[in-house]
Amino acid sequence: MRSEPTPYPFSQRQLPCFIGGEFVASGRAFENVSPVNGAVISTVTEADAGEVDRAVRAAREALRGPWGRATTAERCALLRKVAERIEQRFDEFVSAEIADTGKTLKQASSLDIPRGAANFRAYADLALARGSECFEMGTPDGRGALNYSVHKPVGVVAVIAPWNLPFLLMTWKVAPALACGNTVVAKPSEETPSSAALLAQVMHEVGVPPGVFNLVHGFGPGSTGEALVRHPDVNAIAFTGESATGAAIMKSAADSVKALSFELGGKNAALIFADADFEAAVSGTLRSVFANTGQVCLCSERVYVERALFQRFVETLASRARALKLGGPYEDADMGPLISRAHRDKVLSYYRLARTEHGEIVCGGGVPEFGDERDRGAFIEPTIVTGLPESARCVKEEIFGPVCHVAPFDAEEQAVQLANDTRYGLAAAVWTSNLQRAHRVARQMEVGIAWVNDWFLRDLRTPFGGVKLSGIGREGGAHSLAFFSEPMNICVKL
Ligand code: NAD
Ligand code: 6OD
Repeated sequence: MRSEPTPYPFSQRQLPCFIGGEFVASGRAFENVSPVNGAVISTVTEADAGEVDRAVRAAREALRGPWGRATTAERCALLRKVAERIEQRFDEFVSAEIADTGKTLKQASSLDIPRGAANFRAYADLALARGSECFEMGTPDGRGALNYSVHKPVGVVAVIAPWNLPFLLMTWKVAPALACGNTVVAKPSEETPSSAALLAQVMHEVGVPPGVFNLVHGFGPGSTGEALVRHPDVNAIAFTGESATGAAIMKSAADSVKALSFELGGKNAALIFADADFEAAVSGTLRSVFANTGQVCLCSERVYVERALFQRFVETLASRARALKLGGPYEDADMGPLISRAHRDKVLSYYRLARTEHGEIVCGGGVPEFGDERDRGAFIEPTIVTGLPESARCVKEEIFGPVCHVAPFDAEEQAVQLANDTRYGLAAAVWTSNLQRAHRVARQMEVGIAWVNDWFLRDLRTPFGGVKLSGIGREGGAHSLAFFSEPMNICVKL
């Protein structure tokens, strides 16, 4: 099944698409800009509808080739090679991710890239270990029948990823899709094409057959993304991004009734009870609000603290937030920039809105000044707000920046009610030393994932996803294998 690689004819300053096993640079291109200093990092080929069509046709064709005939063990062996090759080219992946996002070296090398490799290994293991159902049944003639299920691929899968954890989130879907025998057309965010471009090289290098993994770069509406989700020969869409984008994709996909898996936005609550380990709750909340500059769908944007602890908690959290060092990826900083100037304008509009809505800005609220090239980047201050009414837009809408609103509560039932009073339902964090309360409260959270006394602690076998505006379906472990497979029953009359 292994195909021989041809040399890669591009540099990381010129990013082609990858279609049917070939690197393709067409006439249309856009610039990829650094959020650290505004410099142009690379020029990226924008796939038009014709190129998207070629990618989908290549993916369909590959299902009829050696990939379609490969055993699960053969596919999984290739996925392990992908993981190994990512690790061999680890520094390049880290540099690519950092260049696009400005995230810290510490985070890219401890989370984003290792998780990308881990995603391929985890789904290779899970797919190999998967069994199938079998039901014996009686028949009137007494001879009986045997039912057993087989898992078939869904077909051509479109994977559409966002910019916040680009490599982690793209591989989170590409790995199980391939493990289940599908072929993929992947579109990274226009803001973060670089690590996906390296992934295409890796697929090529380890001999993934042509057409099994295709990469198309471009924008969403009116561009590559829309052409991909509208394409009649795409069978399923695995999408991570904003809830509004999910709604638009759902409409585009409706005509051809595609299977959908959506991991969407959040407005997550953290509940801090007075009996919590104070230090753990403060440092955990600092992380859950400001990690990746607040650009993680799981980040806590609403923090509710039991009144007895409120003042002390806000003061301590604010003093830690003020101490966070902002800077470029290689400066040993705690927090990098936002993804772009456009996104910073959006987050800053919420900082202004918080003031208009009569909130108190306890710390931050503006843009830092460095006096050097970083002033051309997209840096923003970590910000804590108190005193807003629950109806305020800053409390209701996803901001996706380094900011939270902290409010007091008086009773457990009130805390639960406040946490659930949102149209989103992705994640929650509960901080308490009372085990019974921990389970009682976590169980009542209207979310897909609740953490007790921690945040973003991940076991890849567990269900991951959201309720309400936060998504459709679950990924992770057996849930991903289920989405990316068609179970088929075979009934044998004995
Ligand atoms: P986005 O929705 O703007 O874009 C995501 C991807 O969709 C990009 O590749 C974009 O080009 C593409 N796209 C946009 N419009 C499209 C269309 N009409 N058709 C097809 N493709 C289209 O999201 P973003 O700004 O990149 O990411 C931030 C958002 O993602 C936040 O809302 C965040 O909460 C969410 N997110 C959710 C999860 C989760 O697991 N639930 C994880 C990460 C991010
Ligand atoms: O850890 C994961 O598997 C995952 N999907 C994380 C999502 C983070 C959102 O930004």
